[in-house]
Amino acid sequence: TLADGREALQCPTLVEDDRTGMSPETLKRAFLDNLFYLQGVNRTNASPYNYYVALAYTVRDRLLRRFLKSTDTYKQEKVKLVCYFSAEFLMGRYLGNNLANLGIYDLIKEMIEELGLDFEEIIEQEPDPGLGNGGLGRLAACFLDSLASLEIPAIGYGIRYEFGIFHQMIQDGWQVEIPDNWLRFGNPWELPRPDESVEVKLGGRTEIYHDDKGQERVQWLPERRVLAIPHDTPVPGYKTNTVNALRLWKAEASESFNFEAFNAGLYDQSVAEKMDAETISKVLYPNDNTPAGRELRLAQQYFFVAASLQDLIRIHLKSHKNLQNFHETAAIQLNDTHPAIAIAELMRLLVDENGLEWSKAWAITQKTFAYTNHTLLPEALERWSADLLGKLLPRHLEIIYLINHFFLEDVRTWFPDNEELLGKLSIVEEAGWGNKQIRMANLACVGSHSINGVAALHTELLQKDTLKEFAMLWPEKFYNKTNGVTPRRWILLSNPQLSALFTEKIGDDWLKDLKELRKLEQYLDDPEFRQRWYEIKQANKADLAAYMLKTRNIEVDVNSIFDVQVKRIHEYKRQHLAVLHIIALYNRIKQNPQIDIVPRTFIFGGKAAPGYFMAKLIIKLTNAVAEIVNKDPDVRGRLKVVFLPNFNVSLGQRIYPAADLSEQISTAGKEASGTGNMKFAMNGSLTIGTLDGANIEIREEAGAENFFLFGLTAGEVYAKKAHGYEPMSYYKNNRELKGVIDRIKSGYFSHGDQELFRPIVDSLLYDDQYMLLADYQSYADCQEQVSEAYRDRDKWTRMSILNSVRMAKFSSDRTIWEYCQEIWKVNPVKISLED
Ligand code: 4GP
Repeated sequence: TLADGREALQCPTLVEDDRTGMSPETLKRAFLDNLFYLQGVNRTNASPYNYYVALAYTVRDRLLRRFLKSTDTYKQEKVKLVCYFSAEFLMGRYLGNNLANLGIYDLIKEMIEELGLDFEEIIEQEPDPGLGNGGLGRLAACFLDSLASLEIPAIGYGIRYEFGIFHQMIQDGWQVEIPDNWLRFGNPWELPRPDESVEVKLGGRTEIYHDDKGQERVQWLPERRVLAIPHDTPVPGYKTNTVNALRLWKAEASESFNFEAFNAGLYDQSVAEKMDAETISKVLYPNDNTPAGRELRLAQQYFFVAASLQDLIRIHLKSHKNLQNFHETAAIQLNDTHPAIAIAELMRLLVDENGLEWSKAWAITQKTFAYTNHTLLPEALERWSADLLGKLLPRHLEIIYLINHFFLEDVRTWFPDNEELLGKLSIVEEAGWGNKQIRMANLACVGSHSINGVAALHTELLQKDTLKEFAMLWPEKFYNKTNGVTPRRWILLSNPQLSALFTEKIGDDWLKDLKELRKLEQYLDDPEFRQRWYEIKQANKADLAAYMLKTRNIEVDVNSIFDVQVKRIHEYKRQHLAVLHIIALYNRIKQNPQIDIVPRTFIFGGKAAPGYFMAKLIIKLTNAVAEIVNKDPDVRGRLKVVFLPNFNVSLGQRIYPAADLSEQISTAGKEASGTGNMKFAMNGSLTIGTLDGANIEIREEAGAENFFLFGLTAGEVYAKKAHGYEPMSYYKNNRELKGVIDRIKSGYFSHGDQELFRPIVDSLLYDDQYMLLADYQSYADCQEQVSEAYRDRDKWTRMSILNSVRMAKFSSDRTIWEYCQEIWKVNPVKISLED
């Protein structure tokens, strides 16, 4: 008798069926097989994790045929592949998503429950693969989902970090970082492909030589080589046969250890090279919009693009004689400048290794690459010192100088005698003392045929400001591609009750075409529909409340406004503006404990870059305020502040559906787009926000009357700075604001310590780069409108419905379709499962 009690011989079905069959019986058998034969456990001793692994393999088996069929079709039909080059992919857990996209979520859930197991608990076993920091990494993941769902041949290329973004704990109110060892127990989703490994060279020097025809050429004599081993994760589209690959590279030493050194008894030395090589894919840099100029980071960037380009060239040469039309095989999208060194690498491959003429190679390169910018913050624009780049990539530095030389020569013919313009456009920045810096954004602009921003305002500001010289030179290269998010993960998976309501009323086409949701506007005046809408929100709030009680031991009122800000912690995002408002409400209560205020639960989540002192202090301040406010008897539970540790994709899935109010309060002109704002609105939250990033477009779609707008515009921010902004005058002239800041200053939230939060207070009073004080009153007034609106449940529910059903524009399917048509010039390819 086998583990599940069945007789081995009474199981006549084919293996094939066990691996692919979708009947409840087959699925159950496959699941139990994967428990027993893959893991050597049975029903009596299996852990929830064992069940997760068994289920993951059961699901993966059901993806493989589609996966291989997709790859084969792309090869046979010589399609153009969309190649998304990204140092980050924040994919979120795979199991639930893959079940949903295969259309077997309910079926499997039932099967698991029939076995007497807890489906939720099994889903929760999967580590959330945190191979990214924030928006840019999550965008890449939404894009992969949309590409596969739209049946576009595509591949995501990145790094298989052994340690992803740190796990955040909160101790004594402070952020503490714990390494994220997500691969400790293996990873059932990935398929290592060691046979497709490639070598990546590093360091050394270059040399001139003469080829057979006597032509002078350059070759790179590297100092060391590391192996790049691809690990493929299947990425299924929603109810299509398309399954694309996410191909992540792991670094290993060419030889596992130095046998000579080992024999000589030099044990450390014998493995040193291995350790060195493996360091490259060891850990994700935990920076988001903050500079990280480390040599290892450059090595990581080069490592994955060099491996990916070799891979693409191999694919291309299978069906083409040479590389003359490489751009017809690959449309490479550079997700910010992290992969921009690919431009120099492709030139090197074409010119040095394949003998193409420079100008021919350059034309191919420009036709291949397109660049997306994700930030306007000047401090986040990547630059590498020429010394460092030359040490690690000597040939690439020469190539960059050459690219720059030819580029500036062209510019000079169009704009003679304009040295200032030349200085701005140059890829190489003369930083004084002979110290040169390589500007990666300039390299990306010069080497690409398309440059895009991620929301209308962002693209406009790129053209007017950050990249204005390039916009003047090549206006036709600029595009706007407003971001989007996948409704599969962010509605279907995150909010099953709301999804069920949608499908009950209008069928399930909305999952493929979010415009369908507009049909729900006809129910706006239907009290029963509104009641159900309200109940679903309350149920989601109750779930989150239970989670907060369990994890933070804080009890909250589900009838209070769930007022939420979750995103990376950064001064420009202004979490501390929300904290100032909380303190203002608290002060009002202290002055008049009988005051009639609408109860609120303020929920925060997000990680601070470990080296970003102010961001970490903002976390501490938030928790310090929580500690006082939550237990002050005068407050009587009307205000609660909760900082939820370790915000990640999975926690996001819990939080967005439970929010009433979405805080999108960045200083206008600073948030490139934002994508959390879209997830909140789709799930029926109302937004309080500035005219920044995609907020502007969200407001246009939802209707201005369904959006809480406050604050300076980007133009006003700019003008105010230009005229000499004095935050102190706001402090002096606004009694409530002064009371708030004085409360912090006095040490009230820091056990009398007046030094702890001084850096925040001083930065607000004497500098206030992000203009919190200028926007404070407008924000506080707007929050009053929010409270008033919430008192009228019917009105609020109507606004909530309208926000949700009018978000079609922010489906990443729309975004991806635009990239396909305008930038990549690719079309869907149907995958047939017939042999
Ligand atoms: C982020 C931007 O800050 C955010 O506004 C945008 O929505 C997102 O990219 C996707 O485009 N930037 C980053 C980063 O994550 O690391 O620069």
